[in-house]
Amino acid sequence: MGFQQVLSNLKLDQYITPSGTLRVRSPLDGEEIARIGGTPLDQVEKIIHQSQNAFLKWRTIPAPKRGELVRLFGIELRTHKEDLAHLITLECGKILEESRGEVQEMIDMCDFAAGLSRQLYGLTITSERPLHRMMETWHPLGIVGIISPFNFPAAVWSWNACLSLICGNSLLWKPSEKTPLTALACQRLLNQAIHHFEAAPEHLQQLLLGNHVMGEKLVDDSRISLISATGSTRMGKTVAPKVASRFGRSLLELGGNNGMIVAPSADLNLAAQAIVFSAAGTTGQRCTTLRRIFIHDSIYVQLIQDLKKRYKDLPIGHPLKDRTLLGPLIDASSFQSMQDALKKAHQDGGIVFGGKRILEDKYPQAYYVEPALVEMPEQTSTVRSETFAPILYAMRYSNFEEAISLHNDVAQGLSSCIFTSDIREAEIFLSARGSDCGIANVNIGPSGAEIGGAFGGDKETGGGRESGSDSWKTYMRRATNTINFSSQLPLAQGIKFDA
Ligand code: UN1
Repeated sequence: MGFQQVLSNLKLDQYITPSGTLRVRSPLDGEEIARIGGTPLDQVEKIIHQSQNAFLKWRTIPAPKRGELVRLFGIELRTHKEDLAHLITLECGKILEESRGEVQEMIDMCDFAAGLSRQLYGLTITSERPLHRMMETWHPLGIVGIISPFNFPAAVWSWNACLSLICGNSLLWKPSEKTPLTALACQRLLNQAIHHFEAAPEHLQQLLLGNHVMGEKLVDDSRISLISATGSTRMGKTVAPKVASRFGRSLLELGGNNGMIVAPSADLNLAAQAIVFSAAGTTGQRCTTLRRIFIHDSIYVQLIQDLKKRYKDLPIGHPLKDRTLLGPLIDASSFQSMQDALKKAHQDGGIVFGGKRILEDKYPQAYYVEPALVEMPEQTSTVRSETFAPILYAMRYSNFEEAISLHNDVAQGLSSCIFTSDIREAEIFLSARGSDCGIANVNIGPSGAEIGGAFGGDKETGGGRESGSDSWKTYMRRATNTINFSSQLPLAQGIKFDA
């Protein structure tokens, strides 16, 4: 399916204008594919006002009814799965199979949220006073501002959007400047669902297309109750204090530096498969990408040899072609950061395998690279910082406890895993003295999480949790209610106050 066909199937033609200030380049060949108009800054005030009005109406609709809208959105996504997946590939460069996975993640999220809309439960708590009842109720929060990255240009929004919608909130979305078309497509599909759904107010979901100035507008505005921001730790360090200074709520999903321990008893074939998918897949551009492996001395040489062979055989190229497993990096600056990191790693004593640019003659303006495997003598500062590219640092270990402490000795805390057949090692890794990450797996790589679990991590990853489990609570406000159905007024803590 060509670009024009995708645009027309998704009815995006109307947004393309030669005078548009936002220029969209495809990482597939580096060529400009479209120009679209950004949101004028002087419109932002009006947009926020409209969002507030939409919230005031939406919050009064019963949650299971709100869930019905999300269910309808899931139907639109099913109908347009192929179109949206193609657009994601054209705009962010991931292979079509992974783009389909991204849309599937959104569909799963719709199903999950639609069911959850009947389960937004609070506790009832025993009261210390006779004939009293205490309980928690959960209420809609307000406007949710979503700042999302290029690498999951649709799914990250959907985690936030689906939960926000069932929780009774309105949405303002500032997508990455690199992927505005995917954002427009998502908005259109949601609007189509809204169109079939009488109870939904206008302006329930609105886009703010532009650069970081647009994001700052959201971050600084006290009418926006929750800022959910996914991106770099550097971005989070700017966003978090600003939102906190106005006592807003923030949900941060920032950098990861995800690790794996490969123990002597590991199924090495399984481990190698997981490593290649998690470290090289998505061209290393997932927040959950595997970036560090700690391999036991006894299996180090064997596993590294196997990985080199697998890396060499990887089909890298045009991401719409059937057999391709690795598409391009997003842009030149991403390629530059990768090269800078590899240079530093080499200076630190690392032995670099791969990492070179390829297909330059065919695509002089695009950045296709071999994934890099770097054997490091130790965990240097280069290994400790996240480079958003396919670089995997491999290190040896001989003592299990030492491997855990090396694993945790980074600032980020998103995802982690161990490959072992030793149940004690596995359980220790998952225990309080094991991995300090928000996601810890056994015999599964660190990337490719299901939507049913809470997604996110601690330390510099920001502490937020999105998608499954009870993440919905971040999108609601909690009230504790105590009801007296006696004819006395006993005070808590037994205080006597007979006035
Ligand atoms: C991201 O890279 O920002 O667990 C999200 C995963 C995906 C989501 C990644 N489900 O790899």
